Amino acid sequence: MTTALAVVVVGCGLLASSTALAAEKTITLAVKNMYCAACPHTVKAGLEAVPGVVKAVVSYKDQTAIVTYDDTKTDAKALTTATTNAGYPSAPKG
Ligand SMILES: [Cu+2]
Repeated sequence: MTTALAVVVVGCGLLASSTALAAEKTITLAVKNMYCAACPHTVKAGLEAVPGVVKAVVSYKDQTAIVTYDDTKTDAKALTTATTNAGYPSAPKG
């Protein structure tokens, strides 16, 4: 019962994300340990593997990751954990 309900809710969320953008948030993370132009790809892949992440734009020049995510599915903590697990500790910027 509970499981079936959860599936319905997730289904609605997926549908909504392609049309309405109500629950989307954008956060800028300051990312450490990016020492070459290939590093941002690793950070980006790590972030985009987090359920709820819509888009991740990682800048080697700025040492940042700008992440668009669904705040009903993930949060800043999960995002910084994901980059840290990929070898690039990060923290919300600003
Ligand atoms: Cu590198």
